[in-house]
Amino acid sequence: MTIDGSPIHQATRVAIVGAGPAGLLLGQLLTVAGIDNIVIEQRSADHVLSRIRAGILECVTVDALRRAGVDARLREEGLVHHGIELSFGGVRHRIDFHALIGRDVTVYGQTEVTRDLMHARAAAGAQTIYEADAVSLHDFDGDRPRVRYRKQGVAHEVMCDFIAGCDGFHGVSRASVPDGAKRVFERVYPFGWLGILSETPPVADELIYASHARGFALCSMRSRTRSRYYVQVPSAEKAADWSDARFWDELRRRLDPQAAQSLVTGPSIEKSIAPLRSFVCEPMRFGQLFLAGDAAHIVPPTGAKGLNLAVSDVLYLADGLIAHYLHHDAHELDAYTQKCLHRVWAAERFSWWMTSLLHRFPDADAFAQRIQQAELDYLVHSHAACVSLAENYTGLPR
Ligand code: RFL
Ligand code: PHB
Repeated sequence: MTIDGSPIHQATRVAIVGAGPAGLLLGQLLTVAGIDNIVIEQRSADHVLSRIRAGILECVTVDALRRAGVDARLREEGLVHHGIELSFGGVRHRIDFHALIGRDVTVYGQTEVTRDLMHARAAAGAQTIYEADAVSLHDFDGDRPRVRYRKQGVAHEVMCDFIAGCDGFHGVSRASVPDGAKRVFERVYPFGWLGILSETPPVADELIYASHARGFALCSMRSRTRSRYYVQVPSAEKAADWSDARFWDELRRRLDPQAAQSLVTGPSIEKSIAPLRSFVCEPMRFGQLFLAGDAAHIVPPTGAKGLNLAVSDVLYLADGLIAHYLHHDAHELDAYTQKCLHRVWAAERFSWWMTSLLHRFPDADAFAQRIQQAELDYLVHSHAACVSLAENYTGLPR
């Protein structure tokens, strides 16, 4: 605070709220294009890196990271997967994306994407304010938007041309928009995913998505020595009630006999429960405020789409801002909502479908269960259905 009590002022072109993958990638793309930006994050960098989240990157995401100049480690350490396995009735069925449509996905953790972006931002000398308290957005319906925050008790104000709301589902950006100006679409599922990370070799070379009478399970990985596993649990469940032994036992019961036998267990490094939700906010632009990533939409993790959607929003936004500043062309920014939502709803549909296909719903009657089995059976035996899964999972083109 200055002596007269007014906030310390700073100016930039684009104020980015949130230093998750969306905010950091946008910052990097703008910095590379020579557009000044400041990232304002409420937590510490270590806290941001401690959140274990996504693991699967579509080609569009890998290309975006290359464009941002942050793909060196990803190229070295990312695991290219040509397909996934679906497990039900005690049998595994491989869906070979590469053979079906010539496309792949890359296994590389969101934590590592974020770490690479943080390093690149620091190397470029771009400003990030961590541990910013009481972040608030002002006047984004006019042409002089501002973001205010407090840092160590001192008030700050950032004047800017645009605000990018990249502050996730619980952030302040979407909440700053009056209810009458936005419409939300939402579905909350009656279960969550209990996930653990362990320093153990993955049970299989590719991901296994398992549908079982006891509930869904997913075998994923971060590297050849680090595994990520999930089991579906009721919404009210608490991670603290799950010892490692209980988790491994439950996971093993949901896998096919061969996977159950070869599963290598060990102490968990992280254990947490994520609720499952589908959510879309329309539009995604409010005057000079643009929402991107989880701030605008949530998908259940079953389709591995959340991070990838955040990246595709950011690509549209970065292109729009670059067209605005470098070519004085507003068309891209004007088309932002429409372009994003087209892709968002495609991913919402796929994520909802994958979730419905593979999970146990508490209210599902015997008929619903038979239909689910029939759909799984159709899926693995129909070339057309496999192509559809492959297209959606590896990412619809932008
Ligand atoms: P993030 O990552 O939530 O980052 C938002 C940042 O904003 C900060 N923030 C604020 N900053 C300033 N002021 C405020 N008032 C603020 N409020 C919040 C937060 O501290 C945070 O640092 O959103 P972003 O950048 O949009 O990224 C989205 C992704 O994180 C998310 O979609 C994915 O993790 C979803 N997801 C997956 N996506 C995939 O594409 N592939 C996957 O395999 C995949 N697996 C997953 C997932 C998400 C999961 N969970 C835990 C929800 C698996 C799980 C279990
Ligand atoms: C993960 O590795 O965390 C992961 C992989 C695939 C999903 C969801 C999460 O569908």
